[in-house]
Amino acid sequence: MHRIERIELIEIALNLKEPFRISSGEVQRRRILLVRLEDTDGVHGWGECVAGESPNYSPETVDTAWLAITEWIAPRLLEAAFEHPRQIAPLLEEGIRGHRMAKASVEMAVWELEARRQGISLAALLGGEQQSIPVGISIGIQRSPARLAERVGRSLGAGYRKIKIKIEPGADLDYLDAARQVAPSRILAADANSAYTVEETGRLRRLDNLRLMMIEQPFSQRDLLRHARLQRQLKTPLCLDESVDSLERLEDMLALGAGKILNLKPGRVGGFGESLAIHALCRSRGVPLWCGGMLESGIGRGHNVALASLPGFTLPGDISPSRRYWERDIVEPEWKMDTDGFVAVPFERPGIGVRVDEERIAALAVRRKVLGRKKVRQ
Ligand code: OSB
Ligand code: MG
Repeated sequence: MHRIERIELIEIALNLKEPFRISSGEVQRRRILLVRLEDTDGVHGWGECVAGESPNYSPETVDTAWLAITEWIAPRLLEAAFEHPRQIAPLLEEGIRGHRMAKASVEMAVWELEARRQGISLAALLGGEQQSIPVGISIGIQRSPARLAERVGRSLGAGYRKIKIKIEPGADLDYLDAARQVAPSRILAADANSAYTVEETGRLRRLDNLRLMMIEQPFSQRDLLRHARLQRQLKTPLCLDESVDSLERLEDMLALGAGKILNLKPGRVGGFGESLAIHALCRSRGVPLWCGGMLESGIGRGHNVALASLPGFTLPGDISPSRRYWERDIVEPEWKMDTDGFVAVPFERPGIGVRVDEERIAALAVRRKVLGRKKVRQ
């Protein structure tokens, strides 16, 4: 039986090289909540919460996650004894509704700790097989179609295997048309982050002629039925992101025909336990799957790389190299992509497979909190 002795929360701030704009908001200074666990044998594990500063992607934020972890999640984990990290997600479900990103950051840190305890890679612990992963880039909304075309051209030259363009009504058709002039449409995708309403179905139908690889999450998180109606009118596959926060929502998506492709972000669905169940269902049903990103630091990126090495991840993931986001990452070596657009999975190294730069994290910290186990009475 294992026990967690100590949970440390560290909030850092890292500046993105350039602002990242999606339909619902923009970020430049990324507030990142890191989790460091230590078990009773002194083995440690790292997690990263993918919530942002404001609730524009989902209801969770850095501050709600901080509250949820300190008040409910950490106390629950600290009193638990467990044999395997897959027991953590169910434990965190009992009487604690929602807060999936907060739960995931802790649950995934337990998996990372277990990999280090066994002296194996997180990828191997999760059942990964792919030695390298094809990479996609996600390009924020640009000032003009010409500016976007220039960014797309550069991304193509860098080797990216998928180029995803953020869209919103008014920054869609002209922009994607400009992108199509410089890159083959089969590697282009669009992500609306819920910016459209059913009244704008006509606009979305016009995008259908572009022959994109996929259109991601046009409607609201709760609009599964409307996504299904839209999918019936389109040749282009819809990919869901925000709408699928659990295995059950994936079942709904498939039963309704609300999408044909899934973007899986382990942070969005509560961690690796749920991600493995989602992966298994996608695989058994032949649903194309890829690993999404949330502008993670090198720690969260390591979790994503490990997960994306599983055999059911059949499309390029939003797992760009560290350089695409940061002047300097908080891990060593930084995550790199080769000129063919692949990131290598570090199977031969324990845990996420990169060294976490704790000194730099300490220097970047804006707040920290240590939570420990109450002394057991003798
Ligand atoms: O919808 O995939 C998204 C970033 C923040 C919030 C939502 C999304 C994204 C991205 C970034 O697309 C992908 C990446 O990390 O490179
Ligand atoms: Mg998305």
